[in-house]
Amino acid sequence: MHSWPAPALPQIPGTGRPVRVHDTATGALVQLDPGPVAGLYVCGITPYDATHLGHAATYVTFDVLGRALRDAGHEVRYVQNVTDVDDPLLARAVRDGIDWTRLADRETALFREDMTALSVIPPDVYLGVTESIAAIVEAVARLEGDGTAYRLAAPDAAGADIYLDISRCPGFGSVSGLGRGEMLDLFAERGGDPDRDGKRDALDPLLWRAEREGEPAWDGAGLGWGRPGWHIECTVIALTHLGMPFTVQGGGTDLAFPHHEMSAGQGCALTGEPTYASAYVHQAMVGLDGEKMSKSKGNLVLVSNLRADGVDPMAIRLALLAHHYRTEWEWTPADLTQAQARLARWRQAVSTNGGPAPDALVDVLRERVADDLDTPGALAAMDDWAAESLRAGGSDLAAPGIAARAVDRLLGIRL
Ligand code: 5CA
Ligand code: ZN
Repeated sequence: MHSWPAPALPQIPGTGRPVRVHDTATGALVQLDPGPVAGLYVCGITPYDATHLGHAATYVTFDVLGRALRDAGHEVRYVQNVTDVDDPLLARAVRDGIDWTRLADRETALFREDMTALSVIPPDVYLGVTESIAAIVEAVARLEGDGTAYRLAAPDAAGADIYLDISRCPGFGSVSGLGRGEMLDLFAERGGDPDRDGKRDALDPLLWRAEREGEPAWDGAGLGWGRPGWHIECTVIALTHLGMPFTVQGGGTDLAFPHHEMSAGQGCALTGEPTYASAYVHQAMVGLDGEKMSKSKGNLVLVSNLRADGVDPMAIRLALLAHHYRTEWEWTPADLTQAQARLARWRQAVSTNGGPAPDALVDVLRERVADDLDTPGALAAMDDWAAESLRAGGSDLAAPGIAARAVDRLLGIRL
């Protein structure tokens, strides 16, 4: 499916430094060493409701990562899925009396608009599950063929459901590092079915769900009619468009288990390669009123609502960047007013006929962003430069332009 228009990426003098990020699998900071092309897979939305600030935080974080990698001289190959058929989407469509494809199309269109407004660089490959069925069917058939997947009769379906035998995936557990008890709890909480009778292991994930009455289904050839389970979509899209190992698997912390654990297990089972991604990077959850912001709970601040209220999307982006991606935080109205004031100060500071020399600023911006995406540190550096410019002016005629281009290139903030 088409993604969204790419913002211009301004040039600035010099080159960025190698990028370090926190890898969930090792629990440590790792320096990314992707070679000429960095492969970035970031899990996309399930389009049953509009983009909230938690989603926006996730996509802005990985946008900053992509910018840092480009600034360090790498080409970035960016792949993202859309979970355009899955249980929560179908349930919402039934609840609202709307066709599920129309719901998915509508919310995906709104997401694209939000991403464009937030100056997020689009993925090179943007693929819905519904566009990837043939590849998923082929992968599941292969897993079944070599005994890594097995069938389970379903009482309410003519065909059989197909599960992955997780014990056949070496390294299972190494992404999240969780113990079995925690895995079982999270699996039940996040879309899994540990209590389904007949599974070889309670944690085995569903690969193919046989057709049920009233649910959409595709011809799975030897698999029978049905639709893909959740995790296999991301594995297949990542393998097809990036190959293994790719540089970074990204998403929110809520995806570390089971989603990224299962994605990696399936990738290893399909290829026989031990490493799915070189690093697993996770955005901490953004909350509202004491709870994780989530579509299912309905405690949402929507990017599209803020935009409709006339809020400058660059202020929304600045509000998100003011929090480090590994720190959980709660949205309050003060986040926005502070970001609006900051944006106004920065704009004033680059709207002069000269300013303080920008070299040190550019250097610190690069250094902060490359150091585990320290966006609060980068914002502080620009605050200092802007304060100095507004206080004392400066004689460097090129400085305002270079400062503006640097925050645009590295942080995606258009002044
Ligand atoms: N379609 C799947 C991934 S394959 C999915 O999780 N979709 S989602 O719409 O629920 O979430 C989209 C992205 O936003 C995911 O990376 C998720 O981890 C992230 N996300 C969801 N809620 C929050 C939140 N409150 N704070 C930060 N990130 C969030
Ligand atoms: Zn995913």
